[in-house]
Amino acid sequence: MRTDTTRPTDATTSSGTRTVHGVCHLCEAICGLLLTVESGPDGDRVTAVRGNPDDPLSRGHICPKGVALPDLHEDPERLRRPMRRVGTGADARFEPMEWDDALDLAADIVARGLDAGTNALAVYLGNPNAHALGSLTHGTALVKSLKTRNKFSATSVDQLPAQLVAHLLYGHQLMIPVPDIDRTSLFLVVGGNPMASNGSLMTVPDFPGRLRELKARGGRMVVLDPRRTETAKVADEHHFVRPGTDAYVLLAMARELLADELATPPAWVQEVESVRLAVEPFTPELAEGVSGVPAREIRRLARELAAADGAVVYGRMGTSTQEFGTVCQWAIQVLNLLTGNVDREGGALVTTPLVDVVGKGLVGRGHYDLWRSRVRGLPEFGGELPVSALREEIETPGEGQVRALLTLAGNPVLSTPDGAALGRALESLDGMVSVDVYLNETTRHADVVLPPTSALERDQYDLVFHALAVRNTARFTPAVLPAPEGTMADWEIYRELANRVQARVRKPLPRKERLTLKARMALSPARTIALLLRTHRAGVSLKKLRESGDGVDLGGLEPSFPRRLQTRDKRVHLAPDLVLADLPRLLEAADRKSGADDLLLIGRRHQRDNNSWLHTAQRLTRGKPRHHLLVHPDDLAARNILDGACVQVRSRVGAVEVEVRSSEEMMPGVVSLPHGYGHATHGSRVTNAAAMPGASVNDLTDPALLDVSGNAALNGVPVTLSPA
Ligand SMILES: Nc1nc2c(c(=O)[nH]1)N[C@H]1C(S)=C(S)[C@@H](COP(=O)(O)OP(=O)(O)OC[C@H]3O[C@@H](n4cnc5c(=O)[nH]c(N)nc54)[C@H](O)[C@@H]3O)O[C@H]1N2
Ligand SMILES: Nc1nc2c(c(=O)[nH]1)N[C@H]1C(S)=C(S)[C@@H](COP(=O)(O)OP(=O)(O)OC[C@H]3O[C@@H](n4cnc5c(=O)[nH]c(N)nc54)[C@H](O)[C@@H]3O)O[C@H]1N2
Ligand code: SF4
Ligand SMILES: [Mo]
Repeated sequence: MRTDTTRPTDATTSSGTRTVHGVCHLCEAICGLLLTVESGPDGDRVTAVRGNPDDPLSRGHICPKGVALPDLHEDPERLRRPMRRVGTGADARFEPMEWDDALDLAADIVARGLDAGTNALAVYLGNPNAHALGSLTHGTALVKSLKTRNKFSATSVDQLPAQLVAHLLYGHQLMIPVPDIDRTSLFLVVGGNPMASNGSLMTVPDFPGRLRELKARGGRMVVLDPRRTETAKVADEHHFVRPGTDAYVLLAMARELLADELATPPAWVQEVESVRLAVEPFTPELAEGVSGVPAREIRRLARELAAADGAVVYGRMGTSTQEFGTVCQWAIQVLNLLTGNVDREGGALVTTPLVDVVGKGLVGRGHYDLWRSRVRGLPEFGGELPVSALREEIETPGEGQVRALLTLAGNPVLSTPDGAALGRALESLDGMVSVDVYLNETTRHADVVLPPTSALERDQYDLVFHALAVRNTARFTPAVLPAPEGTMADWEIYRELANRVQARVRKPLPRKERLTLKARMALSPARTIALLLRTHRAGVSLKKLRESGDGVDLGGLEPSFPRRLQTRDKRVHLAPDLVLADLPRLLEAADRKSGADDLLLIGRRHQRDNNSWLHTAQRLTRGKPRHHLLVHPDDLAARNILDGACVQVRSRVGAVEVEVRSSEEMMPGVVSLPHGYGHATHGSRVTNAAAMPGASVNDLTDPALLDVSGNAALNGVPVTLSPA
């Protein structure tokens, strides 16, 4: 099967070596790259990667992961042929198979799942889907055609609260104002570590450079985090905050603004009085007792936000994957709105991307609680159920029980709460199909794994991340290398699966829908983008983007409210019932939070990691080990545990053994373990990863700990420590 992916073009040849534009798909920074490609007897090879200094967004930035892209491409353990599982349990092996047979087998399993009963097929979509054009254009269409309510994704272990709040306040789940970091004068980061993550819901390549510029302008960065992170270390101020208590701090800041008439919201913001009443109980003194952030600092920060000429509060994983994620995300928007910093230069603004996924309705505005999960009655959001419910939906008998699973680019065994138990549950399925490039801890449970071509072999346009970037730019990057004969691009796999499932299933889609699906699937991702560009903003065609190579600069973020607000009345209703109804729970939790003497577990990201899947690359896993549990020296001493010792960490759901490292970076009472480790204990088939030390933090996180949105509270998990 041939791919009709674009052939690489932009060559500056000299003796078999050429420089080609590329893009890094590993994180949200979407760095533009220049790759050196050498032609040899065995075909083309990428021999060097550097940042593209002429990229209007990333300006030459690159990190060690981008440099390692060729390692991933050439990794012998990256799958190039479909694999079928033979045998079960520990004896299971995988054998390569032909594409045609593999697609038939996969379609049989999916169709049988659909036929087994209402919602008996579940789907899980992992993080890399947002980074691959073909997944967005074709993967989403496949999933939609399956019409199952048991749809899960990494969203509910990540940014679901931010999407829910955007939906409630701005009328669209992806209308998320982005910090105007290039012009702000006060940047308050709450629970994010962009020095390691390069930003999230804020596409900000070259965060270190942009921060230097911010400081050179006289601007300041303040960080609230239970760990003195890489970002905290380069901040002007850092305050420890107890995990899961940010909501008290943020609401106390809002209260301070409202109590002292410092709020200056624009006219399109309504229900300010309701917010004033709702935040009244959340005094800075209450916040101090619970969070550890001094009341006077809370008051001062609120005042500085109000006084600054362009300020923005930015909250990420730490204020999303916690017990009060939705209240936190709401409070952050409230602070930015009350200080007049939403839709203002130097504050937070929505982007004006070339392909306007929000304005043109390419992605729905979102909906909440239209249905609930079968077993626990958890609310859907935007058609997805919380992934914390996946295991019980597989294991609980009855009408609607999940009997088959399709995973697309995901590793929920390592990335979702109580992943170990989920892994065991996967063994009880009637069938499982995975589209993935590795036999990871999850896909090793599949009956068949379908691997798409590598990222260097496919065209890319960042539909999602241009829409969340700190600057309006657009870039189309053709495939760097031709796809080898006998491989399939992701979108071709999705197209084949969709068609073959429809041909097999007892109740296929209505004829009209089937034809629409077929037509949509027939267009390549590049042609889909060309069409979208034609119907969206005038002036920039795919041809122009191809010619520019580096990408085109469309300028800084611009004010556009209330015109572009997606709410029906073009107003922001600041006091949604859903959020206000969670405030009594927050108030009640205050005693529990100040009294508890358990240690609280939080996560951690490292510049050389990327969720669960870069541990295959030697270049990224060499050097100082970074899997340790970080513990404050006082907490170690109190338990008679020595630095470097192996300890048992126990939570309500499970226990892991891991080495500790004494660290003054930690807030006393808080311990930190990175996610995406624990390959060995979860049966990884990939040699380098399986040899990595470390435990899976998600053997400790608890599927019962949820935010109102249904998002997992991965941070702030109570744990105990004892010598192993
Ligand atoms: N405790 C804890 N848990 C967390 C987090 C945390 O901070 N703490 N973070 C959460 C977050 S933010 C996220 S986004 C999730 C991520 O969770 P997941 O999305 O479930 O997992 P990833 O580790 O990103 O795994 C992605 C998989 O996709 C495969 N893959 C890579 N590229 C491609 C491709 O192009 N096509 C296909 N088909 N497959 C590909 C890789 O082999 C890998 O196995 O983890 C979440 N889990
Ligand atoms: N190198 C690298 N880059 C990545 C990824 C990666 O795995 N590696 N993953 C990508 C993905 S999928 C995502 S979603 C983004 C995430 O991007 P970020 O959110 O910037 O990354 P994290 O490191 O998870 O940052 C969360 C911070 O919250 C803190 N924290 C934990 N609990 C709390 C709390 O209760 N309150 C407060 N205030 N802080 C708390 C943690 O100490 C941590 O510093 O990164 C992306 N970029
Ligand atoms: S920051 Fe690193 S991983 Fe992220 S896009 Fe840039 S090069 Fe890739
Ligand atoms: Mo994420």
